[in-house]
Amino acid sequence: MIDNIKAVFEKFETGAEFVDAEPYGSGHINDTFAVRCKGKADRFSYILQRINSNIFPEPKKLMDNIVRVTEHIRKKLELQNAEEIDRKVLTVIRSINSLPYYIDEHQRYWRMYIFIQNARTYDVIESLDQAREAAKSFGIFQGMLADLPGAALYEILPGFHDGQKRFAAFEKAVKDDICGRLKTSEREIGFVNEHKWIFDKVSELIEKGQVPVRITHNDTKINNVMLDDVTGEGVCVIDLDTVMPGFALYDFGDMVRTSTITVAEDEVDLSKVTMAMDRFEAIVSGYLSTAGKFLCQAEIDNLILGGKMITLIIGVRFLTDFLMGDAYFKTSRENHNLDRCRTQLKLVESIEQQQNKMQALVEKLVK
Ligand code: ADP
Ligand code: GN1
Ligand code: MG
Repeated sequence: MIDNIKAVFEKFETGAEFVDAEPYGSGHINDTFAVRCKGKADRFSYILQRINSNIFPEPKKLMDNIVRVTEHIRKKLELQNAEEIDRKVLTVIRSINSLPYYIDEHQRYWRMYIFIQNARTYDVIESLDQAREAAKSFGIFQGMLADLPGAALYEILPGFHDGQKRFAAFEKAVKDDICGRLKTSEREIGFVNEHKWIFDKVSELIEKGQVPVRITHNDTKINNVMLDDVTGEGVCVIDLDTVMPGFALYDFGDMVRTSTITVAEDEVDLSKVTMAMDRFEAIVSGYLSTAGKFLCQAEIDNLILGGKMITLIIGVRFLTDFLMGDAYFKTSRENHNLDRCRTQLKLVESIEQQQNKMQALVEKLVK
């Protein structure tokens, strides 16, 4: 695929000359390339991505959402007289047909962004400050989108964080067992069945209208926020594919999932997978410092439930994908999705064990 990257790059309006490109990042969904251009060959200038159309069947709607979201944030930053706006919000590069994407001869969708300089993402968080900064950035992001004008954003992946729907898909995968993998995951299947009540509890909150629908990011894992190389501050929230109506609990939940462990999402030594209280404190205080002004009491009361629920749902999705033959998430080793699932389930267990202390901490920080 790398062979035709130059040709694809040239379908975008940049005024720059292509030098080379390489696969980039560790996202599980899209194919991402970083592009170098003439005159600036010592660094990357653009991020070029092939949108995964197996997962996103409506890329035009997806890009429509992203354009609306990024333009709205850009306007706000301009009104604030912010500096370095191209580092603080993704800049969508138009194609030579003035579209925010390019469709190649195989009907594959491509998009391009300015490469954000002097900042990077982390797959595993390295310090408390990083956790706090990431959480602050996601809170600011939600706040900026609270007054997005016009119609609701497209629900690009309907039921993305719907526990009931994910549980039903999991049950079907167990029943069908198309790869004969049931026997290697019996314990995990048992754990999920015993914890389905977590999904029920969140469904109840939503059905009773206790938590408001907001525009949320829905994929707030730590490598979807760029942190400044020098100051360590949050620079830009990226990976906007799943920005759509959702609940604040989901965004906070994925911060708990990815920023309170000190190892990778696919760590195989489960003794290393624990919820670190100091990191939890950093994300709660970071998130409340920016989102605290708009969150309602029920959202604050259920932050920990959000953490448990998102960690469980992603564990369930990894397990379902494992049972179905690794069709959704990119994998790079045998049993990769099972390993990822085990890490998530271990983290759910660790949250359960420390829940009272976590709750006391939230209450202390809210005061
Ligand atoms: P995926 O949906 O597959 O996770 P992402 O949009 O998150 O794809 O991109 C993958 C990685 O590429 C990110 O984790 C980040 O490191 C890098 N990346 C994405 N967009 C940019 C950008 N505009 N500037 C610099 N790096 C970026
Ligand atoms: C995927 O795109 P990426 O790698 O940031 C996934 C998330 C999962 C995450 C698990 C569209 O996120 O929902 O939580 O992997 N994105 C999609 O690491 O399914
Ligand atoms: Mg990503």
